[in-house]
Amino acid sequence: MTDYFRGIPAIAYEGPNSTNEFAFRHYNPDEVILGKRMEDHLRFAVAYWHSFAYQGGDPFGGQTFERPWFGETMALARQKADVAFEMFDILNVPFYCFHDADMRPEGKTFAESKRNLDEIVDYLADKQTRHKARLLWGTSNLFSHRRWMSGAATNPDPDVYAYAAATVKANLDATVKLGGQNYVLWGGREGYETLLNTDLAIERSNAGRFLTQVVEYKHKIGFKGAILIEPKPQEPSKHQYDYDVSTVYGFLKDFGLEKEVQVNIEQGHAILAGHSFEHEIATAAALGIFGSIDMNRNDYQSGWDTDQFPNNHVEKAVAFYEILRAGGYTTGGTNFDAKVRRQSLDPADLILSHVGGMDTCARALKSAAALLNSGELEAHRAERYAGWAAPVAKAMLAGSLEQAAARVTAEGIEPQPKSGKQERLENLWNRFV
Ligand code: XLS
Ligand code: NI
Ligand code: NI
Repeated sequence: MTDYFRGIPAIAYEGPNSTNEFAFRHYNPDEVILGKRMEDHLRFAVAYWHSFAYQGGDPFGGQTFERPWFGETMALARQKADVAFEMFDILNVPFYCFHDADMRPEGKTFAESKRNLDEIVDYLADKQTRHKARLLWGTSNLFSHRRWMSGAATNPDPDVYAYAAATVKANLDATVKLGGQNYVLWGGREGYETLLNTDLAIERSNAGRFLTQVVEYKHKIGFKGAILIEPKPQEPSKHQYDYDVSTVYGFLKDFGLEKEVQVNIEQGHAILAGHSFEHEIATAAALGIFGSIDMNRNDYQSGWDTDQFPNNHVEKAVAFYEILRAGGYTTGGTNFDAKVRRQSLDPADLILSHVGGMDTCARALKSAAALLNSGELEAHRAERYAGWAAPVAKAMLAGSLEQAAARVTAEGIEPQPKSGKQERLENLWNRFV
């Protein structure tokens, strides 16, 4: 036991009227919604990097946090893991997520980094036997160290490709060892700063080959979890190849991987791409590649990935509606890829940020489930598209352009526009939030 969270109680559900800061008002893990426990719907995960490795820096200033486990030794890495599991217990979260670099000190050589990783993975595996939290997903940090500055799999230097392969292999093995349910690839430096020094065709084709090799290795070792790509349009690269869900789908199709790889959608990234979160979720669901969620918002004025905790349940309800319509998560979950602000120094800030985020999502889920259960919105949607069930419409799709065209004169067609009823549907939504 560390004493980092001394005095902070385990967080329990007390209902919407509770005034206790250290309580859930909406997140009630055992409450059954649409036939499933809330915990199993939401599948919350804490991000190791933001909660335990982030030091409070921003582009204008460095460290503001002074966590007792900061430093590059294995003893401190173990202390960090101790605190992490204490926090998972306090929050009663079922999952966490990691990058290698969040958990272990960087070694002087690959072999030393790998030894450090293996040691900390054994330590976490042992902790998992005595605590509730399990691994939602593992990933590799292929963007912080200077070796990755020109990309990982898309680096002009083949030796960096090799180093990326060794790193991903090590982290996929670590994910399997910890019983992880997914492995995520976010292409932080897989993009470019300027076309003047970039061969876009080589980079894109190497990225496709790399992903294919990852999928082949996954099957070789019998990993049953999902491989997920996390789209983001820019930042840190000026332009990133995995721009958004549609772009990733085109990329997967190109390399024949659309049945092998799904997406991890982050709200902040969706916004940077000029989309809404729900658009990205609905697109992934429609394409059959919906996997998991990174639940962190941007500040709408700042124009960059500020990784803030969600605190607007009305906004999140629309997203959870799309997740429910897609059938919910299978291996995926709701990962708080979110960090407290650099002035939020207290241990309590780490806990309460998650409590607020979990409550926001739980409240959003309840609204979304109630609306879905009422069937009202779906009835409107079904009515709007009902014409496509008619035999004449089906025959038209099966036939040629000329046959479709011939209907106009043969049947004397003059389409009558109908209301899209947007405001009425918005009013309907507002009855449920
Ligand atoms: C950065 C990404 C990153 C991924 C994991 O913007 O969101 O945190 O989720 O590498
Ligand atoms: Ni993310
Ligand atoms: Ni992000």
